Amino acid sequence: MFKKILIANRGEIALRIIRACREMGIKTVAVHSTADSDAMYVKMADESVCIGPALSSESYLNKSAIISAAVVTNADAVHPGYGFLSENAEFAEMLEAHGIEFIGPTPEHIRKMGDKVEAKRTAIEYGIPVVPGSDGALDTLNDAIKVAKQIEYPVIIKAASGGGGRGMKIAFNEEELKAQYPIAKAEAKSAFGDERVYMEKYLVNPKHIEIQILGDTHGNVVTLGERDCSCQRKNQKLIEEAPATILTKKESKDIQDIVRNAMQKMGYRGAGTIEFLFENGRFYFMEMNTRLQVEHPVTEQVYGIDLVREQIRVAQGEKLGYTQDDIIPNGHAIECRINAEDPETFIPFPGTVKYYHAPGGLGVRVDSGLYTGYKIPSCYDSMIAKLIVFAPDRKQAIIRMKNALSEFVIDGVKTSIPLDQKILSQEEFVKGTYPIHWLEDFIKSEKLKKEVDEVKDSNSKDVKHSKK
Ligand code: MV4
Repeated sequence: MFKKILIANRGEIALRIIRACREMGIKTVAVHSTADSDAMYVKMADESVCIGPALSSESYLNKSAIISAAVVTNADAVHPGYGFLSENAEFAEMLEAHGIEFIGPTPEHIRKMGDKVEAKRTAIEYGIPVVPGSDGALDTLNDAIKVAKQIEYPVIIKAASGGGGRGMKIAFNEEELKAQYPIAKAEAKSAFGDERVYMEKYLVNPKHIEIQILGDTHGNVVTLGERDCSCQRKNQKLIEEAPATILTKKESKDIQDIVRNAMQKMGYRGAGTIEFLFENGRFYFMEMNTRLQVEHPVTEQVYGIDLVREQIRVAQGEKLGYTQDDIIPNGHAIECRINAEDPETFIPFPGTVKYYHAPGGLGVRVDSGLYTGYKIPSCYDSMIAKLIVFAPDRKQAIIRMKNALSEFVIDGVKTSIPLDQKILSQEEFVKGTYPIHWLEDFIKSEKLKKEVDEVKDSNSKDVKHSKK
């Protein structure tokens, strides 16, 4: 059993992991950069080690500094959180070599899923439905043209080492493909040092639905339903919910059965998420994330299961605390990500929090390291809080979220709260059928409206002036 866990992360997720450890009677070590000395998670941990300067590459991505910190503090295990080193197979191997447990899947599984061509091949091998496309990487432009003719336009070219939406090119006809193919390859090479690209049929108007899984080292795998993460902008999710109300009970059960079988055959250990595009009643595998995700709380609320606790349990060789029959969804949960950024331009807005007041009440959860006087550093992700609400149904969850957002006070910096509030009042959002491009379209239409209003405004002023 672990006595002490080092958390190789920062911010709200470090705090989240510390809270789970405390409940389990496990001591915690926080690591931090010089920019995070005053962070809440550093104060909350039992011990802390400064691992380097503000720049992530020299601190939170510095494998040897983190492993040294684990060795000197005598930690049994490292929890990587999300981002940073959470999907770094080499880091997991280095820890293993030092006799320190990595709280996550095996390095082999991380590597397999990190290569998107290999991940797709694995999905096919284990019976997970995929988007029609090239058989592995494309060899030449002619190869690309041939595949596109087969699967029909529009097509999308993706980088084998990409993921999360980076390095994708869309072509609606052969002419566009001829232009995009070399660009896609060049960009893949410069961004990832790997020029391999593959092709899929481009789905024009899908939803993003993902399945949460948990596996242990005894061959047990459970699925914890799905999340709808279609409310996103530039591949940054903004609002996530569980369950996905557009799915029928059967659609939800069938895809979970497929995923559970696949992961069982694979012998997957730890928490993982299989991302799908969902269009016209069909699921298409996109990629697998071999880590805990930002939006994991909505699943926790609906299933009443602590995912971090389960991650820790399976990492220390215990059996999952639940069988599939114990995993019963209840009600509806919504998460709003709150970023320190201008809600209209999306430009990051770091600064000092002059006054902080978090919402509360029945079914309200705030995962955040903010406090009055805290100085938000400019060198990291702009997400500063996650507001999660839980209610008996989606309609009540939306009301609860609106109330909670209006109670939330974060003075001194601009935040995405006003945008979150606007979204929750949109008919499209309330219906729940919004596809992945909806938010971007909505933001564009709001901008247009604003411009029109400004023109009207200046016109009416002109009228007043002319009267004088
Ligand atoms: C696609 C797609 C349409 N068709 N693949 C973006 C993130 C990366 N994981 C894969 N992505 C997409 N793959 C096919 N065949 C559209 C996207 C996509 C997207 C997917 C989910 C959430 C937001 C998105 C935003 C833009 C594009």
